[in-house]
Amino acid sequence: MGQLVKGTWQDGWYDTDATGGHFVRDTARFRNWITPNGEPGPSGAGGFAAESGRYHLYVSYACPWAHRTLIFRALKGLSPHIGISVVHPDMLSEGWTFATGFPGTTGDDLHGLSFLRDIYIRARPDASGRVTVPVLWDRAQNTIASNESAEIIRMFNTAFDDLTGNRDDYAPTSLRREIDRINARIYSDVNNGVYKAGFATTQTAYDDAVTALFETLDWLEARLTYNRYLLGTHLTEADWRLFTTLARFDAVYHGHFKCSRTRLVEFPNLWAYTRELYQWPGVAETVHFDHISRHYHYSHATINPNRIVPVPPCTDWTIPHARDHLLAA
Ligand SMILES: N[C@@H](CCC(=O)N[C@@H](CS)C(=O)NCC(=O)O)C(=O)O
Repeated sequence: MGQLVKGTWQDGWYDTDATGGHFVRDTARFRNWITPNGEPGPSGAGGFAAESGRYHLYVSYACPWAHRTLIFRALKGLSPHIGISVVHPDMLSEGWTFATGFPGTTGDDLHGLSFLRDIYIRARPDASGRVTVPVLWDRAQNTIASNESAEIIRMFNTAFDDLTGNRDDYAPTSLRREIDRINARIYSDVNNGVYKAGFATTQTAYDDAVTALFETLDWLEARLTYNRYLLGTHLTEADWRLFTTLARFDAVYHGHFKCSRTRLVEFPNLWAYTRELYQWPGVAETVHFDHISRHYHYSHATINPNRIVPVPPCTDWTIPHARDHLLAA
């Protein structure tokens, strides 16, 4: 675990001293948008046109943010057009590495580099900041197009539609405001909320995070009683963003991050809803519980100093979701 400072690697854990024990996530630094014809998007530079075989995704199967991008790649039929490389689940003093030897890891089949930080340095020799997955690499310009998952899934949602013919829209304009609103709460209290609880270094910081987390999960549980999906009858991006956290909840966040009040399987609606999303065509193949459990338990020595990886909970993800009585568009 560490970060780049002007192109040089510095080892070190998150510094929570300056923030009263609160974990504060760094903002992503590569923010270009792929568009159908290369016009600039909402941020960054232009020149990133949607072309088959041009872009490559670096992911960890453990990471919930990278997982979003894998789901959108599957849902939108992008697998033949965008390759992937999978890092090793252990993120230790060198950060993410391209070590192989764990099932599903690929190494860096594009550049043959050893560490994910080398990809950042190749894009920007004086790069500073955290070296995170996912990374969307542009083979044409030899740079990182984006390392912000929220934006990568928005691009994947429409930018390649002419190429794939897949016009499924998970962020339709008519629902965009509501999607953004619910995403904001779920990001703060749930997606990032579990990290705030797990990485807190004071009781108050932990209490704040875990209280907000379960308030929001209770609110979602109630909302999903009569709504098939978060926005009603339409399955949207907001559901997929919530899914990657819920999928990890009982295996990792409940114990390792001390999100211990209630397990996912004890929320009847949330649990059935998560199973429906898991059983969605193409999605189960993106979920790798071996990488998930190994990464968190083995990498975070400050919270699990003996690096013991616990036995997984016996969860049956194939139980029918039985939510067909709720309307879907
Ligand atoms: N804003 C980024 C956050 C990605 C992120 O924090 N990824 C984690 C893995 S779950 C990571 O690579 N962390 C390495 C680090 O913080 O040094 C996104 O959503 O794409």
